[in-house]
Amino acid sequence: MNQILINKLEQLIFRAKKSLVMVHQKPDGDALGSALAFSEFLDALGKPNDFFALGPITTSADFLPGREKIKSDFGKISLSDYDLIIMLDCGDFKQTGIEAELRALPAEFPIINIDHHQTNENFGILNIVDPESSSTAEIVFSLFEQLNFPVSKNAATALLTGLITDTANFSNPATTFSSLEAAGRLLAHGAKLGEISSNVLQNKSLDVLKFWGIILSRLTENKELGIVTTVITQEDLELANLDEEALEGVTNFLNNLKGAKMVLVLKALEDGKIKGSFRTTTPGIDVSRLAKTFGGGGHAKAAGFTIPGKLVKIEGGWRIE
Ligand SMILES: [Mn+2]
Repeated sequence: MNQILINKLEQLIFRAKKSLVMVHQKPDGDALGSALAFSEFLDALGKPNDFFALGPITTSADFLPGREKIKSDFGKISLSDYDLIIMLDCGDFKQTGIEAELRALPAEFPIINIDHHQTNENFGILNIVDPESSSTAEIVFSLFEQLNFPVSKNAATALLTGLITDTANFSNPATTFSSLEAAGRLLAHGAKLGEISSNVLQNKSLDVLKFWGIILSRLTENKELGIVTTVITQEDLELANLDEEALEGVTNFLNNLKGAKMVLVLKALEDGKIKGSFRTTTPGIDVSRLAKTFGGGGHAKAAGFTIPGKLVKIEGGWRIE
């Protein structure tokens, strides 16, 4: 990484009296892992900091060392208490869930933006954005290495959780030589792989898998476009009495599908909106560009968007109205 960026990062951190480490709303393993490691880094430097992520926070993160640090209720923090924001794994302000509050900050308010989303808007005073990186955790780890920061067992576990989450356990196209190499070095730092696997990967209950069955049974193929689609309605969630967390992973699981160019999962949200999630493993297809045409964003191989509308069952499929 560019030494000028590293110097600027150090300067901003040392100048700050109290920092807020932040990630996107409903944080995944990469957001939580990279931010917990970063918060530990600030602690080690003796720099006061808080960690905020608008909830809900997945229970599969309960095992992460430092989990108790995470503040997920915006009512309980005040942005005016901080003089630096370090935003991790977040492509734009909208994804934080507190866009208006961030926009209301004074123009000169320093934000450090560390991320790997291709659609990142470079909103920081310092932008360390690398779409080639498997995960934000991988970027944070390489920062630590360049700063000669001694990575603890806990930080290594948090960072490896990020790598495993965003590479779908080293199976999706984000998996690269450098991500595997970083994972190896994190193991050398004492990352607890067994604990990560059992909490992040082997954590589905019988009810959840039965529910996945319903969603999978609805898969429909549009042969012309090469898109396979499924839907998740609000009634599904109510009937199964499962929370959204239960759905986590079903979209990524569809990457196992052979023969389709891409997969689209449409999920009805409570407030009359629909969330679409694209996945693809097809070389040359960039679903973040597709998602962007619907006002969303993400990565080349995994991207999403939210649009107003509701899902209506019609003969032979579903329609958005
Ligand atoms: Mn990520």
